[in-house]
Amino acid sequence: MASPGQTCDDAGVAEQHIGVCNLCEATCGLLLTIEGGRVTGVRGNPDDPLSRGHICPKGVAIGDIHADPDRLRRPVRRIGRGADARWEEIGWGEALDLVADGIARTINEHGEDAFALYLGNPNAHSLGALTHGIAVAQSFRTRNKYSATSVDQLPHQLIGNLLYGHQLLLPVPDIDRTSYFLVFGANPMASNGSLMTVPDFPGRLRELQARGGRMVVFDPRRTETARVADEHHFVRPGTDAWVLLAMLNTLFAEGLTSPASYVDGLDAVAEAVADFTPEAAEQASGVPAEVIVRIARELAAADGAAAYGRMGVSTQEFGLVCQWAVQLLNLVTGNTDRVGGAMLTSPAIDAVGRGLLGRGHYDRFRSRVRQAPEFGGELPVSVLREEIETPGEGQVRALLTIAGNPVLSTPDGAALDKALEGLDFCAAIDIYLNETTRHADVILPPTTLLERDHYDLPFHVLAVRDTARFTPAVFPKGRDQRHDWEIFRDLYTRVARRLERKAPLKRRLMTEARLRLSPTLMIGMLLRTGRSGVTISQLRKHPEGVDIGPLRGGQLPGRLFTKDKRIKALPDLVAGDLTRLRAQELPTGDELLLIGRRHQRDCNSWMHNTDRLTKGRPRHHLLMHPADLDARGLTDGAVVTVTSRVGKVEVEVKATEDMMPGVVSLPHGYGHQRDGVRLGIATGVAGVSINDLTDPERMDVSGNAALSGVPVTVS
Ligand SMILES: Nc1nc2c(c(=O)[nH]1)N[C@H]1C(S)=C(S)[C@@H](COP(=O)(O)OP(=O)(O)OC[C@H]3O[C@@H](n4cnc5c(=O)[nH]c(N)nc54)[C@H](O)[C@@H]3O)O[C@H]1N2
Ligand SMILES: Nc1nc2c(c(=O)[nH]1)N[C@H]1C(S)=C(S)[C@@H](COP(=O)(O)OP(=O)(O)OC[C@H]3O[C@@H](n4cnc5c(=O)[nH]c(N)nc54)[C@H](O)[C@@H]3O)O[C@H]1N2
Ligand code: SF4
Ligand SMILES: [Mo]
Repeated sequence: MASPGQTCDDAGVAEQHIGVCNLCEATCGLLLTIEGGRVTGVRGNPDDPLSRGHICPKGVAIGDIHADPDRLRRPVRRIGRGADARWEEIGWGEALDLVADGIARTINEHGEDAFALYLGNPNAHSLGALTHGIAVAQSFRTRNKYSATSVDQLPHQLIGNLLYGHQLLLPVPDIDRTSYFLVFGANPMASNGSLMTVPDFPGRLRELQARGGRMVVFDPRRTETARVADEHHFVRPGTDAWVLLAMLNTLFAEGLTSPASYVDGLDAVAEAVADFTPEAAEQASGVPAEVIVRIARELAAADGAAAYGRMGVSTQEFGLVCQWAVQLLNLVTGNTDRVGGAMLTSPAIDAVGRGLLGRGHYDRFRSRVRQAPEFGGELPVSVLREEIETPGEGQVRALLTIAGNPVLSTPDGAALDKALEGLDFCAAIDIYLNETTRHADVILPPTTLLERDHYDLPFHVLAVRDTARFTPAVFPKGRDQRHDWEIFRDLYTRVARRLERKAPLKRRLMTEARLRLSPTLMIGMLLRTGRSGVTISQLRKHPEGVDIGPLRGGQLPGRLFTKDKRIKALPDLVAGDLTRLRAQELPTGDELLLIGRRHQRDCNSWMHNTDRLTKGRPRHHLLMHPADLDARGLTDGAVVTVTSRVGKVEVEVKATEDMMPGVVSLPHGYGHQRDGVRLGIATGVAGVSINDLTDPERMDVSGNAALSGVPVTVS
């Protein structure tokens, strides 16, 4: 074992290092073998108190990113466009100046709102992006801030804000002690959990079942998770709200509620859900009424139960109602904040309690074209394209993407792809040339995970057990490389100097001083000033991680952020949206409903250029029930055309009874060879992008994109 903090050299001797994987929210601890400056072996670290030796195929491939010849290591500038584009390496000084020029010019000539930012998923997995990137992003006064939040967990954050007073005060299923785990629209066997950091989900589920507990899954596809569940039910995409409300209805109707004393307004909830009967829910969703009633009773009777809903019930037209209902199921059965239920974490750095993250706010302003509401200072990414294309005051003319690929990850990506060509200036902070960054004038590539220190600020907050871990960089940073926090620091100073309307000098100097502190230094300070007793030197001595213990119950109402330390059970926004739900139109006729999927070996829109993850059977097919194929005279394996309101793709179809009849599925993050531009990805892996079919007009009241349940035809 190399001593903690030590980085390895290129001497060619095999060395063991403790590392961490940041490719998903599970944050597994790793044991890396390093030889000659390369990763030659990766195992899960059995001594890690949270991940307990777990690893998945993506973690095994972590060294491929470090060694990847396609990865950008120096800034590049684009010459030419589209298929003719050439990329030229330039120095850091020149690159940062070019980006600062482009941003400042746009703001000086066209105003703050003319500059837009998109923050993609890997920001949540980089310490420097969190300590420095967010601060720099917030320093821009533009309304056009976007992120992956609005194609993901926005309803969770909004409901956290509405019920508990903070967007990230989100109870986590106590999976290690629960006896009843009710899952809507999540596939942790493939995703390894989300808003629930649960490394080794398969092992933890086996333990749950071995102690007599049960997992019940609602999903329109018989997923990897559905297969290992004790019970799985198909539910028509986009209709979960009916099922969840009918469960609440049953709990009230049968007197099965036992809420805590700090919850107000449950009479109003009972009244609001009165007409969402199990029979009405069966009509809407296809889930039998008696199943809904039985599961509601089981949830109430279980000794520690947790309802949980993720992507499938967040990225749909009633995402907020769904996430509200999930919280309410836990609250009214008395399962919130109790052992075996949905619990709050007590991380060593309490980013929520200490106010490092804002509480969130809704509808303080609206988007220019469509009048869509902001949340937490961001607009829904579904409106980005129209903000770029619609002329007038405040039109977006420059874009900076940071660790994101919205051309593949946001609705109607094909239209966004075209819109990006019309920008005056585009830049990216990204380690790859991808379908979005290929539009950039300049790309600034930061170091990657193995070259930087890591402490997980967000995912300790969402983990199923309280632990703390600091992982020093495994490889030294090359002389020509920059950490992301250094890029943010340098960009801030350069842009600030160029802006005509400058921020007050004192504020600028304070920000600059703060940005000069490294993320690691900040973590040390945060630990020192916190109350957990965990210190950075302790963490350096124990790079495998320090166990704090199982989640603690009885923290409410003390930790609520609401003014009166009480929970108002029926927020007005939800009450209003129930009216919209009552009028929900259900699909008829020839249409099928399109949903997405994740695979254990896919990583959102990237990592499709490593053989390790892409070899074997292709997995980008459209999945469809055999009866739906028959009804259209189609055969398994045929290339079919899938058409939605916004677009059309051609893709191979695969027949499977794992799909609910009437529902088809495509994975997201594929569709790599646009306009024939090769991005280091083999032809057989390219696939098509589901987001060429998803519709930016379909939004939840929170502003989240309704990626799920898109009506399509297949021919
Ligand atoms: N239809 C449909 N669409 C979806 C989803 C779905 O389920 N269905 N899922 C949605 C969800 S949940 C999410 S989170 C989004 C994700 O979509 P995005 O936010 O676009 O993020 P990624 O696809 O992960 O793209 C990550 C980019 O970041 C770069 N990158 C990787 N590591 C680093 C790093 O350390 N620093 C920097 N600067 N760059 C890095 C990679 O090169 C890659 O190009 O997609 C969403 N889109
Ligand atoms: N291997 C791998 N792991 C990942 C990622 C990855 O790309 N690959 N991405 C990471 C990210 S960014 C995130 S946000 C998480 C997401 O984590 P999860 O939410 O667990 O992952 P998904 O596979 O998107 O699960 C959504 C499920 O909802 C179902 N579904 C679709 N529509 C509906 C509906 O209307 N109702 C119901 N009840 N179900 C529906 C889908 O069939 C799918 O099984 O995964 C993370 N982990
Ligand atoms: S589950 Fe896999 S991708 Fe996620 S952190 Fe662990 S090793 Fe990495
Ligand atoms: Mo995500």
